[in-house]
This record gives sequence, structure tokens and C-alpha cells, in this order.
Amino acid sequence: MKISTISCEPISGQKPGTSGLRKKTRVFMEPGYLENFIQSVFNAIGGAEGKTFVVGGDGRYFNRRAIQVILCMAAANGAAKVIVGQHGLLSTPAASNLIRKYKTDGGLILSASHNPGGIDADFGVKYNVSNGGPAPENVTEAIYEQTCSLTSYKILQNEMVDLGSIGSKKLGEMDVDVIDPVKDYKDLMASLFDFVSIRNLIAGGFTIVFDAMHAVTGPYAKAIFEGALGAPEGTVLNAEPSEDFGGGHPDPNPVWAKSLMDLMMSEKAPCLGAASDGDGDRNMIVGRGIYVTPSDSLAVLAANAHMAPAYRHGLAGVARSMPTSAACDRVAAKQGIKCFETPTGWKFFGNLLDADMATICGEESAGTGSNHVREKDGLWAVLLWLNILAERRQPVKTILEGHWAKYGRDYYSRYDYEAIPMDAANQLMDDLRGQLDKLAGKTLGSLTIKNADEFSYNDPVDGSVSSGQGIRVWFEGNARVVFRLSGTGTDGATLRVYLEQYVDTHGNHSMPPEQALKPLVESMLELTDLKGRIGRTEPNVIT
Ligand code: VG1
Ligand code: CO
Repeated sequence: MKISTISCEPISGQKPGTSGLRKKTRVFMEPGYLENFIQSVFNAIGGAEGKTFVVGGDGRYFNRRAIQVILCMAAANGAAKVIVGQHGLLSTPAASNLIRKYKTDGGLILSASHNPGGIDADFGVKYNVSNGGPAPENVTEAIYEQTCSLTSYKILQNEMVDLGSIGSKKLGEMDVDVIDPVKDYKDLMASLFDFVSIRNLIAGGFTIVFDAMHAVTGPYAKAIFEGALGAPEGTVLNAEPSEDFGGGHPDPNPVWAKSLMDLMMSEKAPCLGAASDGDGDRNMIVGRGIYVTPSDSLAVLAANAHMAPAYRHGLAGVARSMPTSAACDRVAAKQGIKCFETPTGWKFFGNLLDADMATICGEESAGTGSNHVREKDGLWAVLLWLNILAERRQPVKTILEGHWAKYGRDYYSRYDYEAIPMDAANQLMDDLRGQLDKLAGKTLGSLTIKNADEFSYNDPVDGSVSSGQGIRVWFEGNARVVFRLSGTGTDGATLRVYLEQYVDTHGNHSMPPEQALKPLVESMLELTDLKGRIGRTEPNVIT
């Protein structure tokens, strides 16, 4: 087979964000766009020669085509082998597992995660390193530098690999292993959790509904819940991955998984409701009549993880992204273990997990995971909840209320202001930054500011520093607001405002969150003058 070296011009704007490179699908489909990025990845890691990679995606529009391009480029660049999921499908945590299990040099995951899919929606590519985790900042910077100076890429032209059937194939000199995307992942889950105990729970009448949101977890959830754990057929909804996620927004939160929320708040609610996102790394947990915020879920999982076999000996430590609520810090304090606070994005947990300083990690954006892989893992979170429920034999509501009674409650909400002009967003952040040392003592509405800063992270393992990771404002009375700009959007800027109000063990734990957070929202609006700057105060999405 002939290797072609194609001359090209560097392409601007290929800077990986919070989680890989995300753009409109049509941008990725422009001639040479994907090729430029993939060749830059190979160059940045010292070439693909003799290396082994995992490749797969969430099945969105352009997934199949992109995988063929990547295979042809890997072969042309001299890679020894690529492991790819049948039909090009792999959930993000499953890909992470394969990289680790088969000790590959890295992997390419094709997904824009919770962003909608389709020719007029979003696409993305992420490079993961040999520990199975997203490339750390020094690697993504090296990739970006390559994209700015690339002059040619290598590819096998007019070649295709049959990804429909499982088996070992050849593409030129390169081996291509087309594998069952579910099997290794299912085996991993069975090794972490007490499947017998969960089976008994389900056999005893415990009911579950899992909404796969027409995304990649459908086949995984069917094999695990309806297969290995004996839940009845129909437990998994929207289980067929589709190229545009059934026209929906595959983001597991009360807004985008509204039909599941409605079911859980109704008379017909099963005992547990759960959902996952486009690429299977996020999770939503809902009990009968009660929604569990991701920050609370992380705390409950940390407090009860020892009930599952994999965590029987306790946790080495926990870690949460900075905007995530402090609920898990309280659990860590009680257990006498450390809680690390990292910037947003899973790549920052990698070092802590590798060094065994943290066992469980989480983000307020519905991501939870552990040292079993190096990505957040939606189904893992649901299974850990199930294992805990199988041991405790109590409703989710009782567990959550008991948790608040013991630790207090962190009322929490995130407001997203989407598609605002980039200039207005940057101006707002600059203005906040400029006032940081003058804010203490200032009263806004009914609340007084205690302190403010801009978060900068010193990685305790490799000493690297990541600055400019979000503005934090603390108020008297245990309240906090955090401001940051999203690094995954593809339309203008998205301002995320994270609101948190702690109420101690003696306080009122049964308010609606909007009531508990009302004074904080008012202070936040006054502090930012959002109305004056962007002409609105209502966010597009509240989670
Ligand atoms: C968002 C979330 C962040 C998450 C990231 C990737 O990033 O806030 O917590 O790690 O998405 O998740 P940002 O920069 O838009 O706030 V996923 O499931 O989209 O890979
Ligand atoms: Co995701």
C-alpha cells in the first residue's frame, strides 16, 4: 500500500480545551482539518512508529469516517497496532480501560461528550496518554504547537478497514484488532463490585431505569444491568446509539434528561433513576422523589465506598474540581484523609490517581470516577450506588437525608450563560480579576464578602502550575460563588457561575435549592452587573 505525504498549511485554532479539541462537525469535515490535528498529535508524542493505540468514539455523526482517517494515518506513520471498538464505538471510560489493560502507548477518543451530535452540531477528538487519562497540559501544548507549524501529513489513501466484524485485520503493515467494545469494561466492573449482592437486590424487587440518551452507554448498560445483573428488559431506555442522539442533548442533568426526572418525581418512579452522557463518562443519579446533585453524590460515594469490594480497605484520599461543592471535603475530614482541590477537567486528577494520593474523584458537572481507570465513569458511579444500596437496603432519599444530618448540606447550583459574546465574557472576568483585592468587606444585597481570589493549582506530584482557573468569592455565612469560562463550548463564550451555600448539621436541610441560594444569586447579579453587560440575568441552563 502506498504511503502518501500530503503538503499542508498549518491550521489556526486547534487548541485543545478542557477536554480535547471540540469544534462544529462541519469544521472537522473541512479538507485536512482532522488530518492536521492527528498528525500534530503523532508529531507531539515523538512519532507513531512502532506504537500501539486504542481508537474509538461515541458514535456521533462523522465518527466512522474520522476513525478510518485515523487508522490510515496511524498505518502511514508506522504504528504497530490499533485496537478499535466494533463499529468504531467505545465509551470514554472503556477506552481508558483498554489503554491500561493492553498497555498501549495512548488512545484517540472521538467525542464532543455532552454536546449534541450531527452535521450541524459538534464533534471532538481527545488524545489520552499511556496511563489511560487525558493528555496533561504539557502534552496538549505540544500538540497545539505542532498544529501551528505543520507542513505535511502522512496517510494511506483510499483504504478502509471493515469495523463491522470482530477480529484481527491488517491495514498495510499495521495490525488492527476490532474488539467487542463492552466485554473488557464489563469484566472490569464485575471485578470492582459485588454483582451477586446487586443481583439479589434486583431480584428482590428493586427497580432501576437507566436512560442511555441514545448515546454510547446503551450497549454497555444493557449488557450489565439487563444481562449480568438480571434487571428486566426495558430497564435501559434509549439504548441504541444514534448519530445525533435522537436529536437530543446527551447531557445527564435535570434539564436535558427531563423525561427521566419527571418519571422519578411521579407515582410510578422506580427505586433508582440514572443517566449518562454522549461518551459515557458523566452520570446522573435520582432517587424516588429526590435528585442527587453531583457534588452530593461524590460525597455519599466517598462516605460509603468501603461497602464495595474494590474499596473495602478505605480510600487513600479524594479529589474534587475547585467549583465542586465542599461536601466531599467534610467526608474526607471525618475519615482523616486528604481532599485535593484541582482545576476543572479530568486531566488534573491523573497524577493524584497515579501516585495513589486519591482513590475517588469528582466534578460538579456530573463526573465521578476512581483509580480503576483515568477518566470519569458514568456506569461505574451507578454501579457503586447500586452496591451501596444493596448493602444498606434503604431508599436513596433516606441515605441522602442521613448524609446531610451527619455532615450538613451544601446547597448547590450552577448557572450557565451560553453563547455570550467572547468580548463581554472576557471583560467581565477581567473586571472581576481587577477588583479581587478590594472585595473583602463589601456588602452586596444581604451578604458580605469575606475574601476573593483567582484559583491557581500547584500539582503536588509534578510541581506544575496551572493558573487562571476560575475566580472565587467567599461570603460571610459559609457561601461561595465561582466564575469561570467554559473550555468545551463551540459557540461564543459560556459563563459558568457556581453557587454554594452550606447549612450545618443543625440547619434546615429541606429547602428548595433556589430558596437557599436566593440571597447569593442576588449578590452575584449585583457584583457582576450581568444585566448591564449581557442584557440578561436568567441563565440558559440551571443544573
Ligand atoms: C465541562 C465541565 C467539566 C468537564 C468537562 C468535560 O468543562 O465543566 O467539569 O470536565 O466539561 O466533560 P467546561 O470547561 O465546559 O466547564 V465531558 O463529559 O464534556 O468530557
Ligand atoms: Co462526557
